[in-house]
Amino acid sequence: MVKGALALLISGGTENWAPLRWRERFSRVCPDRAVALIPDDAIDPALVRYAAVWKPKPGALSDFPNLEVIFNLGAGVDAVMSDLTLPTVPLVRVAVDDLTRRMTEYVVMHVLMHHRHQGYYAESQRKKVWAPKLQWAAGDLRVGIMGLGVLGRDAAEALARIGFDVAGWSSTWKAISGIECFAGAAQLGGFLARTDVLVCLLPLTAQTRGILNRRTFTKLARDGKLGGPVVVNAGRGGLQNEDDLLAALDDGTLLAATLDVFHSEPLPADSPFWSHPKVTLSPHNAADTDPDAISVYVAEQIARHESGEPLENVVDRKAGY
Ligand code: NDP
Ligand code: OXD
Repeated sequence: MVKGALALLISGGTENWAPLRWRERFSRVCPDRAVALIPDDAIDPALVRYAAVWKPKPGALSDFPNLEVIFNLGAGVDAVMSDLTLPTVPLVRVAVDDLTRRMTEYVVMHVLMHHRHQGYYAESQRKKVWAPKLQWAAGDLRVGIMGLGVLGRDAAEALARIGFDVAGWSSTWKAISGIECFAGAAQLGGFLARTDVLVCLLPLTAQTRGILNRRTFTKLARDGKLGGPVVVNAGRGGLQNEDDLLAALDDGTLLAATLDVFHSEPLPADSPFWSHPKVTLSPHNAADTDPDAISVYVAEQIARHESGEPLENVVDRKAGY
């Protein structure tokens, strides 16, 4: 029997999203089915049952009349969901250990950088200054994770293992050993009030857009060891109000920010974030999507689907994540 074809619709522009890399990996893990890179490879659209996508052109998925599943090649589905013509077949997102571990590395690294005064020591080394600062224990720093999903939960647990005082906030309440859990709009204030370092790992939806704004920043704890609150955003740029963020850094409402994501990516050369003394930034690579790990994951999901098992990590279209 001829197996349903897999169409790859990939754009993004970075090395990690080079379409040929993905075609090579998918052809290797799906040797018994046609894998077509769109628009380079010719394929009869009627043969396509599966599409693996990253930022496909709006409307492009409507070309396949027999599509059964769309696989978003990242964890966040905001880009694909913004296509109002997206076929109503199941949309599966990425949730794999490889990606989760990469994000946890990023979050732990940046929380530790603030906790252990790494900016100050790098500067001291440049100036040849030997002047150790008082170092408090990890348990004296209150970290708050917005989003206790696949990524937020793992980062929270890793930080708690190191000894940080960790809380998390999500839509529905969770019970996670060692983590103080808050949920919903009603508990956001309490969560922020006990937080020195706010880590955002929320999806970008109509409800979360712009949630990192002045109102949120002013509710963060101001009596913590760092001398002011710090924000780490590795979710999506649309979660942050960038004017509020810059103003809060400038007037001292925030001590510092670590940003992996921005409204406009690549970050324009004239963005004030590049040279802001209180900003540490990275080019949206907190957790790279690895073609080896993700192609295997998609092939496993296709195998589940074809053997009648339920797909995993299907996006709730109404919730938007
Ligand atoms: P999940 O869907 O597993 O988790 C999302 C979490 O956010 C859940 O805990 C959910 O609550 C919570 N949430 C959603 N909406 C709200 C709301 N309105 N109020 C409170 N909590 C809310 O996602 P992942 O953990 O896998 O990924 C999170 C995001 O990280 C992705 O959407 C993507 O944007 C970003 N990302 C960034 C990367 C990077 O390199 N910078 C790489 C990968 C992902 P509940 O559990 O109750 O539903
Ligand atoms: C993702 C990302 O959502 O890489 O996976 O941003």
